[in-house]
Amino acid sequence: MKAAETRILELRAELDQHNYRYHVLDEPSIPDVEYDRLFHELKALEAENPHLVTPDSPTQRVGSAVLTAFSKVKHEVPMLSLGNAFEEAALYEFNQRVVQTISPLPNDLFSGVNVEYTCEPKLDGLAVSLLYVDGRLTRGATRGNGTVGEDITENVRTVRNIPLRLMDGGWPSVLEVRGEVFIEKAGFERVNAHQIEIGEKVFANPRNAAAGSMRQLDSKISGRRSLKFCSYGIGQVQRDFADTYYGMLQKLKKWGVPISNKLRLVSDVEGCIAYCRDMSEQRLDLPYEIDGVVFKVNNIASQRELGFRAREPRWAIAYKFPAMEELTELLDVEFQVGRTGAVTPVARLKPVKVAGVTVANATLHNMDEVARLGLMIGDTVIIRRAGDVIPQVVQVVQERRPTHARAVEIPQTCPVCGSQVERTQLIKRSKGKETISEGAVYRCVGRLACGAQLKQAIIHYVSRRAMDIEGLGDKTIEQLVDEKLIGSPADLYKLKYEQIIDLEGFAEISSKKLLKAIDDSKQPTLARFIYALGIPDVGEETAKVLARSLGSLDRVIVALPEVLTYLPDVGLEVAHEIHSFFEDEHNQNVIGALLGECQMELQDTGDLGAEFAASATLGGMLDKLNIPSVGPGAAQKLADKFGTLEAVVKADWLDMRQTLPEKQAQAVRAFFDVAEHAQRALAIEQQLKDFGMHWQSEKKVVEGLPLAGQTWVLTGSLELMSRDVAKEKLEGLGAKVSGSVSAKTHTVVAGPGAGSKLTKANELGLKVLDEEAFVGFLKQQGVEVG
Ligand code: 5U1
Repeated sequence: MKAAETRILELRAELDQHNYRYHVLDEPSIPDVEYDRLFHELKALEAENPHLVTPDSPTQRVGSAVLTAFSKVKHEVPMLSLGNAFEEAALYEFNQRVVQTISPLPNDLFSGVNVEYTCEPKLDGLAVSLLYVDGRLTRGATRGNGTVGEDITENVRTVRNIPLRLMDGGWPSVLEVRGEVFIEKAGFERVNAHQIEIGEKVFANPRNAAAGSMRQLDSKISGRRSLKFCSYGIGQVQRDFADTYYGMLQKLKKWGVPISNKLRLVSDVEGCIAYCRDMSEQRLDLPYEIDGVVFKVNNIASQRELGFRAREPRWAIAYKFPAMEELTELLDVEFQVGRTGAVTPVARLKPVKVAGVTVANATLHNMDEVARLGLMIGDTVIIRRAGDVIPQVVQVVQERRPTHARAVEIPQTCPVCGSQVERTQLIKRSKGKETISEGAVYRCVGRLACGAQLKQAIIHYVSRRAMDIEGLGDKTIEQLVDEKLIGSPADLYKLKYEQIIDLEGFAEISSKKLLKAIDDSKQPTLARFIYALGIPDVGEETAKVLARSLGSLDRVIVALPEVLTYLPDVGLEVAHEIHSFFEDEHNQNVIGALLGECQMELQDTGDLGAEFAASATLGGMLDKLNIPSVGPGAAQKLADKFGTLEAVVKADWLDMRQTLPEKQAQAVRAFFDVAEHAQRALAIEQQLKDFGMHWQSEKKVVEGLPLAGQTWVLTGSLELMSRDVAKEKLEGLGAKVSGSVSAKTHTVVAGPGAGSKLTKANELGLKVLDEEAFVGFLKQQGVEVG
């Protein structure tokens, strides 16, 4: 075998192994960048040797052809559905029927017979069948009517955790795996955000998003939707390979097929009941939606004995949780004003119980959403609760529209302060072009003169993750604003004891405490301060990145949008938000007052982050200019040939033609012929020099944080500091703080009450510190505690 072929096979085996560890075992052993490196090495080798490309290569998930229709697939073994139970009594009845069939004893002896059951979540997605022939994925199909489905092979191949070939050997030569393709809650939010961005209809729920994605004729679209698969059964097989359902799933897992990590084996129906209760408590916290739990008789011989009724097996049952969707009437639409002045519609509903909670209000996001839904006041609507988030209106029942239904209209003036409401067309910036997107936001122009915006801004400013000023609840802030005692965050620092003690709920001690808490907040970290300012689109993470990378508020304030895009995860749109926030005169005055009269002292490093400082190159900068038809490759060629920006700006297109095709060379010349473009490019370069991150600058950077590259987990309760503070201290030392324990975790800090995370850490032999040892460690690192 030639070297390239050997390496290709090696890379495929290695990537398959990493995919398995990541998707099936949930224990990745290499960082994502290393995975990407291996993947790109394989891609490059396959591009050089196209004859060596095989359909089961990890590079071949997304096909290039767009189908015109799906062909039909006949299921050799019908795909069944499940009988439902809605209350615990129905589970006892189910168990009794099972017991009676598999142990036909006299009635009074039934109670002593225990049947082993498996328990799994019932995922809310799309049932699919995956056919493996000789270990290779050869066909994917929908359930359809249970007998005939549709061929969605191209789409299932894009689902990252579906193995294209089975691992480990020992599988039957024909093996049909069945299960659910679903989308996690976070993925669902992302898909809908994208749908809104491109002006497409949003999906009403994760099930529709998963089903809609699997029924895409263009597999590139399915491939973008972060779908997952979870197996719960088999169809046709060339030979049996397990005596129990649990054992069968373990075999599938060993062969690389993902199964639920919530799968449990219980010894009797009481175990099923306990599982129901446990999962119903966990339901809202799970990363994916479930509509119930499924119980199956574990012993496969018993399953055969029990058989089927119509299309439902007698050996399995789904216990359905209360629906998260309900019908109700839209009584009115009112408008709220948010922190950034956005005027957003809120649905006032005829109160209705949804999964045990009475719902009377639902979010409508914005006027585009109202238009997309085609919503009118008086309509009957479907509302939906998902997790802890505010209920949403997902659909209008058109047939039930009353004759008196009326349109939803945005007010001309702010319902809170009476200022003008302005319509701003959303602008999308990409590749040098600014395109007007379909979306629009309505904003109250009153800003901090608008009571609603001021209240929200102060609530955010004092919040725990921002300036963490304890003792200033929402009600007190409302009172302070309503009584005109504060008009900006800076005014908090001017409050007097006499003013506070007069507020509702305050006495001597609490007033003094509040004054102290305000005073104590005067030395925040730069990251907290940036977050507290409430810049649109800048959450805690972005604030941390800004602080870590730029090192000082002065740099953050002047940073040009293009320079901000060197920050990880900051795109041009967010960069423009940040830039225009600091350009705003009013914001400048508030920041000036905070740092001036209020004597705030920010804790910063003063130096650039090492990664950020190293990120600027001439080629990269030319690429950031978004010169039409010039991509990163051409930009790099220009950089290599001319060496300096000035030389590129001045170059004749005929000179450029020595490295670039004529059309591109002309495009570059035409771009720089526009004086504004050349000036902008030089201004960006100048800023890179001013910051000390220019490719020729000598760099002064913060490097080598002691915990860089380490992942820590905090579990149990901490008594000497809050979890947030502990997290902040660890992040300050360069560690990543994660919520789950895996083989990649470096250290677990376990306080009293630590449960499963501590158990797992001990099982994995990880380093575990109690709080005392943790504080000792922090002190060793020179970190102040308490
Ligand atoms: N977890 C799980 N979901 N689910 C759905 N198991 C399961 N089993 C099913 C279905 C339709 O059918 C069995 C009869 C294989």
